[in-house]
Amino acid sequence: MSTAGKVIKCKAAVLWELKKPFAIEEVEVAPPKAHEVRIKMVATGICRSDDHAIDGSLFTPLPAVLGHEGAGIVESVGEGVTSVKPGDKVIPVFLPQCGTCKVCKHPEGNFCLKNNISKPTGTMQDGITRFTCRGKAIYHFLGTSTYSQYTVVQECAVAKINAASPLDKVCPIGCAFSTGYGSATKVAKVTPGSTCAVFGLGGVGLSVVMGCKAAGAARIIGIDINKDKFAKAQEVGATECISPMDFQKPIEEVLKEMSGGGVDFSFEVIGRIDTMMSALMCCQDSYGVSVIVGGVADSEKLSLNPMLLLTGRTLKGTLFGGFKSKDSVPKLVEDFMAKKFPVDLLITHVLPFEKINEGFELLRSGKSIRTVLTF
Ligand code: CND
Ligand code: ZN
Ligand code: ZN
Repeated sequence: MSTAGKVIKCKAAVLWELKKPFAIEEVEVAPPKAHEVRIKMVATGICRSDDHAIDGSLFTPLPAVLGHEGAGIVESVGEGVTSVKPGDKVIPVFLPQCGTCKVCKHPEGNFCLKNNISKPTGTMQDGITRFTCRGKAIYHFLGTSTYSQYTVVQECAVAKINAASPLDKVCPIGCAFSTGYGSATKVAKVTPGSTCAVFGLGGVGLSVVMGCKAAGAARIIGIDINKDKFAKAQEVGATECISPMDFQKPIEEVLKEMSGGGVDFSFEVIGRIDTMMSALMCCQDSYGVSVIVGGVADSEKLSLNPMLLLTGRTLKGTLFGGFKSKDSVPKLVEDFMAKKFPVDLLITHVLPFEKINEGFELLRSGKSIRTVLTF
């Protein structure tokens, strides 16, 4: 029997309060309104940004259904939806691409004005949520809310992907992979033969490494305080890995020495002010490019001596690797299927959705790269 047009009762992981575990609840998911899509989730990754929402460093209204790295199948569509239909395999994207706003029209812009990041309302465009639980409205997160058996997203925040794609393997393209890979290839524009330094070897950092490798970097130096991350980093392309704990001097000095004065490209993929400074300082004056990928709390500020930039370094930042989401995600899935890069190597653990709290413990303890939850 078709569920289109009806409220669906299903399970979702609800975060009721900051710093608390998720509760698996029965929620009601309203049908999609005009220009919206309801998706049956098949798999979703756990990203550090979800954990930032739990600890409060990434503000989002609560109670909420978190999750922004999922893949699923369209269950039904609202009026006026033309780009997807029921049965299509899709990846919901936390940066929409409406195609008509000023940013979407700019060839380089990807922070579409229909995003729910600048002012996180936790609602759909009409100011209302599509989730309720025990009579209470439950907020959306980043416009995706993938920690639910069903979710509703804007049509401009859903990318249709190859019908043959394995959803449990491609879900990191919804965040970690695209964010990291694009940071290297599209934002930094890593050049062949260059030297790169990647601070943080989690799911996003390893994807930066893959991007540096694809761009032809000669040296890719991975930096992490957890040496357990080194083997996988080397597997995906890091040529050397170092831990700041092994040195007396600041890590930027170590990197400058290793690279004969400074690296060509550096990436901060942790989410800390001190490592953002180290990443900037370790890059070569005159032409080094440093890209901030990690997120910090709103209250934290970067304070720097302008001489670092006056002497010719470039400091950039990016969401979703600078990719225009709806256009790029289907292509990245095709490239994965053509074995151009090993997205699946990011996945170290697979758990049933109900074990979501265990998945977050694996992330916090440093034991996992990506845990994928399956529905
Ligand atoms: P994850 O926690 O898996 O990786 C971070 C890595 O950094 C871990 O391997 C840590 O051991 C390592 N680390 C922690 N502290 C230090 C330190 N002081 N020095 C060196 N290494 C350290 O996180 P992730 O890969 O899922 O995400 C990384 C960051 O990227 C995080 O801040 C997340 O919020 C952010 C992000 C950004 C975007 C975007 O669009 N810009 C999208 N998703 C996530
Ligand atoms: Zn737009
Ligand atoms: Zn993410």
